[in-house]
Amino acid sequence: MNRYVPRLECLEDRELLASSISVIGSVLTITGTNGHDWAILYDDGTGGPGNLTGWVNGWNLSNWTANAAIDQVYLNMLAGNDYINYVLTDDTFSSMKLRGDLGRGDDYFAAYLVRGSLLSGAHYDFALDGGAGNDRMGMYANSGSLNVGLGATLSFTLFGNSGNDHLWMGYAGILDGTVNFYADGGHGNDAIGAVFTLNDDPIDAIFPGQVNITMVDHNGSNFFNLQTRRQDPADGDVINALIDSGNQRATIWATVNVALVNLHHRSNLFWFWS
Ligand SMILES: [Ca+2]
Ligand SMILES: [Ca+2]
Ligand SMILES: [Ca+2]
Repeated sequence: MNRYVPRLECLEDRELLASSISVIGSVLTITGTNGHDWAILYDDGTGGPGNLTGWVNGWNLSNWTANAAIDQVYLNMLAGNDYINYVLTDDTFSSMKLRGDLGRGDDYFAAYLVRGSLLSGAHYDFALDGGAGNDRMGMYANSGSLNVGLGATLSFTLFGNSGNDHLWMGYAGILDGTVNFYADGGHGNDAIGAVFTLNDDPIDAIFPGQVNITMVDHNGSNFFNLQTRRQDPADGDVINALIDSGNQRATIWATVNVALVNLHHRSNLFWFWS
């Protein structure tokens, strides 16, 4: 059933199983193999031709993307233990939509948004499904100097699916726009974490930011860590943070501003002050 079947449109190589890369308009699609695939994607934030570079299973992505202004990325990695990094290398005013299906196997996805900010009007929307296996998927937006600017949004949505998954997001910086983090561990004993630190920002009284965090896990025995802090409690930023443990036994570490629902009576709960 999992036999490798080469397909006509795939790139063939004696050393590599066939994977495929296609660019149609502004859409990049990467299809992996049933083996272990790897991809490193660099986004220069310009939104213009050649904005996305990197490597896929040893192939230089620029061979496909040099003349394309990519604003959508689809990853279909199939089985195997796949490894994917996404790196934003500078500030951006543009938009990027990424959808990933990591498939069976113990997969890894990390997005690094630590070198640039999402400036006014930028919209970054990443959603991944880990599929079966013990997957690790996360976003690092925690340089401390980040801003998701006025009118900008950053959304990160994760479905761990079966297996014991580790899902996380870190954010540290100022915030004038909106950040959304939604993580559902699915079946298995999952660990879901988020640490959000909103730095003091003199214009927050005029341009308050908003954070919406939801961690859901209705299956298995799970670990949640959700810590959100406003460095200046008097500023206007809004944080909505929810853990829904589905009445399953859970260990929860959270700041006091996190709402809890469906908490099992034998869960372990540890509060931090915000
Ligand atoms: Ca694969
Ligand atoms: Ca997987
Ligand atoms: Ca899971």
